[in-house]
Amino acid sequence: MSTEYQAKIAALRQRHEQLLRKPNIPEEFGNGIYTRYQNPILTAEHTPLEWRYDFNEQDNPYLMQRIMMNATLNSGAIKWQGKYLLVVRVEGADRKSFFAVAESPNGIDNFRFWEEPVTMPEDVIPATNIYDMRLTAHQDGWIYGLFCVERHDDSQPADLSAATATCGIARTRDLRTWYRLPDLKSRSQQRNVVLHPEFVDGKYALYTRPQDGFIDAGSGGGIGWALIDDIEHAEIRDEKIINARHYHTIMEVKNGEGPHPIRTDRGWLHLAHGVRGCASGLRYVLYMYMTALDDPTRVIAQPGGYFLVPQGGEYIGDVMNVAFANGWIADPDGKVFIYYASSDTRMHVAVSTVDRLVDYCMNTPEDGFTTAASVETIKKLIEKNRKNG
Ligand code: BGC
Ligand code: BMA
Repeated sequence: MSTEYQAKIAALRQRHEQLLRKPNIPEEFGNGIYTRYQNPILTAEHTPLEWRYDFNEQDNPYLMQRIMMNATLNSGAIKWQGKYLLVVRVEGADRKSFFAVAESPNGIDNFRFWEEPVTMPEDVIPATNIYDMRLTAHQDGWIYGLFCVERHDDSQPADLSAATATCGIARTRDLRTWYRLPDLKSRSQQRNVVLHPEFVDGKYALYTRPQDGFIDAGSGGGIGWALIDDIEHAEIRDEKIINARHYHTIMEVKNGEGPHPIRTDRGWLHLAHGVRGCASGLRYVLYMYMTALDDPTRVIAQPGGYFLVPQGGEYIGDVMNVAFANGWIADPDGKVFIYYASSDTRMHVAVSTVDRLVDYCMNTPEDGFTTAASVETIKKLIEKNRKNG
């Protein structure tokens, strides 16, 4: 190898290493609910150089990227052997997304991808694309990954954009070797399906999101719930909507469960996304709600409006105006790391605590669904502050 080529590689590696080691800095002024961090935690540039470059001078004299990476987004999350692990949706320049594990010692920076992307077995009906994994360390001892499986809708051969969304299911003991189970059987298409971490009435429980078509949630109604007899042949028989959509809210068009809920003394803490339409397309934001410990389908708190939206540069990306989360980690000390993607392009972290999130859910006014109700809610707060002097 020529010394010039060697020097080019060394410079490339040094710059990459600098990016990977860059310390993340909390933002000074937040909303009291969570603290955002200044830098994205993962971008396409964080992917290993070996995935992108051929380092053989004869074969790649210009030191070109042979395979380009486009984005790192919608990541599942889990604390594993003391490390903060993300199962990242990495998307290549070819629009195919795949899963890859990245780990960090502290949850806020120094995320590093494992050597190779996940090889997801395709021994079921092969998919065209897979994405948005929700990780659940289930009571049964397995770690499950539920994700969206996209295939062309062959019933519409003339339409190259016609697709179907199905829930794929895989499980692992070490996040390296994955065993694929049959896809979830459901009458409708499904995206954003999440496995509840505990058995309920002795059964596996799923958060679902029935939808009329590939994009359209339509009559689907909202986030659903279904009990499953056999996870190795999962089938939705009965499904009920537990978190419904409403006219003129942040979730008018669609909503979907984020990661699986966190158990707290006061109930299950849920993170979800809501979607509304506007002139520039769909706006994806995050919201929260809580359900009862003795009945995870009974909503006990529903703060009005959104919890987190894109901010500043987060608005810009492949799919503008999108905040999406399918991973969070609750530490034993109560700290909560919320992993969200902005505009289908990069990953970020926001940090909060279980206490703060419960306070947020319990004490944020509910949506009154009209302007008049919102004004009354604001006036009540003003009045309270007057009394406080
Ligand atoms: C994209 C997803 C998106 C879905 C619905 C898929 O082709 O990969 O990111 O959520 O379409 O718009
Ligand atoms: C969806 C999601 C995400 C994505 C979002 C915006 O339907 O499932 O994959 O972040 O669209 O493109």
